[in-house]
Amino acid sequence: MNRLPPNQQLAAPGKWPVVGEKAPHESAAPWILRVGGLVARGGMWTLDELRAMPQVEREIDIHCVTRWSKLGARFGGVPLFDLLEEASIRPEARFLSFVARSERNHSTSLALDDARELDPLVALTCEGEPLEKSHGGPVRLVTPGRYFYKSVKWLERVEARAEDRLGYWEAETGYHNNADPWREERYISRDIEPRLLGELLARRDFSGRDLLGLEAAGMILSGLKADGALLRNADFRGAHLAYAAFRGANLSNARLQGADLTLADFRDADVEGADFRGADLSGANFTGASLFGCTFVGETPDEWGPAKLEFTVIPPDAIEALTPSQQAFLTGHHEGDL
Ligand SMILES: Nc1nc2c(c(=O)[nH]1)N[C@H]1C(S)=C(S)[C@@H](COP(=O)(O)O)O[C@H]1N2
Ligand SMILES: [Mo]
Repeated sequence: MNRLPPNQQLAAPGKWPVVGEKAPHESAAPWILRVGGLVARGGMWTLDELRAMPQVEREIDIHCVTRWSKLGARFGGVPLFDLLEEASIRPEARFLSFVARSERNHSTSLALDDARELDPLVALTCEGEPLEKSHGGPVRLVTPGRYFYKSVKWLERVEARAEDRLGYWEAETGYHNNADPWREERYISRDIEPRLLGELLARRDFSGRDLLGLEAAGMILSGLKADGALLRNADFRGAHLAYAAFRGANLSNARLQGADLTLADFRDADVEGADFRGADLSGANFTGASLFGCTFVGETPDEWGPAKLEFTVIPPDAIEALTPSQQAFLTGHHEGDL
């Protein structure tokens, strides 16, 4: 079986590059791993307590997003879910956030269902030796089947959450939040250098940029400047885009389900085929926009529900481009506001 995902290369034998932020300062404070958030009991473990728990050893393939792989590293420690079971995660929890002891408050996250499937390890050893500090010792998360940025070094806290909290690389540098190396989920846009994308995200300014297929689901981008941006097929599901400026932008086939688009400016934008189910479009302005094939409400009841349209500006000629059921929804339910 081929164990090398697409466009990865093996690191030289015996080589294991050190990647990412520098190790935290030495501290007299004992290492304590805590599990909190949406938990019935919660939990905290000292290093000795972790070492006293039943240990497992696993061979795990490392795939760094920067294209090197190291196959069959032998990690030892405690399965994450042994700890989560003791902490008793509440049923509302959907995501796990893994926080490092780190000057920049480094973290990453996993959907709880994915984590269950991937079965990450809270690693204390590698090749039978205590994990080196540069590689995340004394305690690191090791998540098999994901790029290595989903394996947080210097793990101190696991938080069970109802909503995702994007990790450091995912939020700052445009690394893909799912990170499956077999699907090459490296960066949220394939067409732009991750460093540049990181800058654009930090400044919330996509004006005039070509970001075809951008994957920005759940991102906090309120006040985004994206006039004239090319955002065809972009994924903005559940994103926070209040006051976003999309004037003259191309958002055809964009997925905007459940997004907060309060007061967003879509004047003269191309939103053909865009999906706005469940989005909050209160006060948004579609004057001059091209709405052919847009969806504001599902044909049958669905998980997203209808878009919220209070004081949304959609001129009659724009409405004419919609299917009869969409037209009925817009004119029927929101007469006066449109
Ligand atoms: N705390 C912390 N964990 C982190 C990072 C980081 O910057 N800080 N970088 C990630 C990235 S991008 C990679 S590729 C791996 C690198 O792990 P290594 O240095 O042991 O090879 O750690 C991941 N975990
Ligand atoms: Mo990485």
